[in-house]
Amino acid sequence: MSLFSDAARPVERIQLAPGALLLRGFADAQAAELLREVEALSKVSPFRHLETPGGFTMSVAMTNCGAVGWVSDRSGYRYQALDPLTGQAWPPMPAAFLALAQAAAAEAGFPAFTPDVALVNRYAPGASLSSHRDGDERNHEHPIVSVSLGLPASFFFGGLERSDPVTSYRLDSGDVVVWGGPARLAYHGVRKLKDGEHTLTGRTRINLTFRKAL
Ligand code: MD3
Ligand code: FE
Repeated sequence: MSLFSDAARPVERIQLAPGALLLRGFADAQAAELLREVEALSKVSPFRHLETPGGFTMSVAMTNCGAVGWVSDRSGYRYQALDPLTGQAWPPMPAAFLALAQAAAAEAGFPAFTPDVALVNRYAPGASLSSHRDGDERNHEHPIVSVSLGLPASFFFGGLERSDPVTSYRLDSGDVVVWGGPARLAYHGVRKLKDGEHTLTGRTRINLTFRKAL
C-alpha cells in the first residue's frame, strides 16, 4: 500500500500534453492535513489580493510559504524573501507539503525536485486567473507541481504562445499536476469558480503550486 494513494480512489495517471502529467487523487489522503497547514500558515502570512503591474486587483487571494514568496505590485512580479504585508520572512514550508511535492515530481520523472516556495491560491466563487505563463523562476528545467483542494475548477492549458488553442480540464480536490519539460512555459489559467460546497473547504478552492524559484 503506497503512502501517497487512497484505497477509495486509486491514482490515475493522465498525460495532458508532453511534459504535463495529471495524477488524479494523488493528494486525497493528505488533503485534510494540507488544509490544516494552509490555515496555520495563513495566520502568519495572511491571504491578500495582490495588485497587478497594470493596476488591477487579483480576484484570487494569495499567500506563500518557503524561503521566498511570489508577489506582484505596481512595479512588477517577483520572488522575495520577506512578506511585504508583515515585513517578516514567509512561514517555512511544512514537511507534509515538501513530501507530497517531491513524491509527485518523482512520479513524473523528476526525482530531485527541491521546491523553495509554495504559492497558495484561494478562490471564492467568481474568482478566476487569466491566461499567463509562470516564468519568474530562475531555471525553467525544474518542474512546477500543482495541488488542487476543495471545490472543483475548470482549468485551461495551451501552448507557448498566448494565441495558441487551449484545452480545458476539470481539477478536483486531491488532483496533482506536474508541469515539466515542454509544458513548463505553456500558457494556462483558471475559469471563474462556480459556487458549490465542499466537505473540506466549504465554498472555497485552494491551489498549491510548488516551485523552485532560486
Ligand atoms: C501549466 N495556478 O499559481 S494550477 C499559478 O489553479 C496557477 O490556482 C492555477 O496557474 C490555480 O500560477 C493553476 C495548474 C498549473 C500550475 C502551473 C503551471 C498549470 C501550469 C505551470 C506551467 C504550465
Ligand atoms: Fe500559473
